Amino acid sequence: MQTQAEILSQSIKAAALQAGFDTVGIVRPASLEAGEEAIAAWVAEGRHGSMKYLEEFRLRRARFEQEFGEIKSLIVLGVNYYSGERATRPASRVTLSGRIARYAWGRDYHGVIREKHAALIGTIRQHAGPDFKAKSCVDTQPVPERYAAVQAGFGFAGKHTGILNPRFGPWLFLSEIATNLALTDDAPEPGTCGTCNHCQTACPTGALDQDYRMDARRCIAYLTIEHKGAIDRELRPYIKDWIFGCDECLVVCPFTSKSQESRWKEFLPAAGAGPALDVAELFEIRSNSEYEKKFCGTALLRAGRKQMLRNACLVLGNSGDPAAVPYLVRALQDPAPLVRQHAAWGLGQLGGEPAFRALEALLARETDIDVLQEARLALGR
Ligand code: B12
Ligand code: SF4
Ligand code: SF4
Repeated sequence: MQTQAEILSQSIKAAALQAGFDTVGIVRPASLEAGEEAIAAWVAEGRHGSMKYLEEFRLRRARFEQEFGEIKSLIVLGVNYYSGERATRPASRVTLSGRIARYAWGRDYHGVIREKHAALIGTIRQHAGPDFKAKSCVDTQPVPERYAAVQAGFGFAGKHTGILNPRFGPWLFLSEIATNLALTDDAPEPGTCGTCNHCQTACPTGALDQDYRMDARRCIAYLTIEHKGAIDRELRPYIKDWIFGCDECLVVCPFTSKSQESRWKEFLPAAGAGPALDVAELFEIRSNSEYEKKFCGTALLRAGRKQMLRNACLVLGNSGDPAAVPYLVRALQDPAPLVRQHAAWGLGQLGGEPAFRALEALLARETDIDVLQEARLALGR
């Protein structure tokens, strides 16, 4: 005989799949303690770089519970965002474009998933009675989402740290609905990478320096999206043509062969910026408000204009293409010193008479110390 909690849990799971979620499971908050500890240990080693919000994880969770009341269960949801098509660059400008990580090809998943949560919460309310409370959590709330996904039976965390699901491989967005309902929790599914280490050898920057752990300070996704300042000179060449995020470790993972095309139109390239950005077009964007207008509704807003142009300068500098020089010369006039600094580096990488002339002219007028330093280094001084 099924308990009331089991019946309710089953109907919630059925409703989640009906709403379009690809995986669903249930966990108790207490089962996430080891995940929180793993984050605290990782932060204590400084591996989070400048992502301050991870330092305050426990405090933020306590505040969250204070506001919400007792969370009895988390409904963990997965969305397959694999959009089928391989990352390609516009054929006409092979080197003057930057690659975008697949998670950001379509619409920003935060908004899309929150909308779906709202509809699902409405459906659950019909089954759950008047005292039902729920809160949508997508990425930014203090939930250790990968740990929650493991506990919910979605798969195991691979050496690249991503969750590997037997049906969808590494391409699942994770989210949760926190609730005051006491539901029946699921059990983790065992799994392991075995002797495989493809992701570790494929990582261009050596960010996957320990099994199942990364050093975010070296990760291209961190450097191009989360990190706001200058990018370490040593790491710049390894970024190659990644302008926003990186998928190298996910693409080489044997679990990727299990990927199925997403049913969510919102995440297909046609719904957003797609797999590549035309760098020349980027340099036409003159203000933050123009940038926000152009990329409205996409995850590209996470990096501001100056960070995206900083990334573009690196992509051009790494391109080895003399056609990139005029764009970098123009970027030396950018109002943001961060952009001028990375443009100077790019010109130093490409070299040639026009690049050096532009750098000399910059030395004569520049006042920012970091830009001056970069220009001198680019000129080999
Ligand atoms: C900070 C962050 C980043 C950072 C750091 C990534 C990292 N590996 O820590 C940066 C900016 C580099 C990043 C990059 C990316 N991210 Co991110 N990121 C996050 C965020 C906000 C927090 C992650 C975190 O706490 N990291 C700290 C480390 C210690 O935790 P962790 O890697 O999550 O590892 C946990 C598990 O391994 C778990 N665990 C599992 N089993 C076991 C067993 C035991 C015994 C123990 C102790 C622990 C354990 O413990 C850890 C702590 O909970 C989450 C959202 C969230 N709220 O969780 C998204 C999230 C992890 N990111 C996501 C994505 C999609 C990406 C990118 C693919 C985007 C891209 N292509 O550019 C890359 C992937 C790079 C990679 N190889 O991880 C997804 C991952 C989905 C999935 N299927 O795994 C998440 C869950 C966002 C979401 N809502 O979907 N990200
Ligand atoms: S996302 Fe790229 S840089 Fe980051 S760990 Fe994976 S392969 Fe390395
Ligand atoms: S590439 Fe290999 S080692 Fe890395 S996560 Fe996938 S299965 Fe594990």
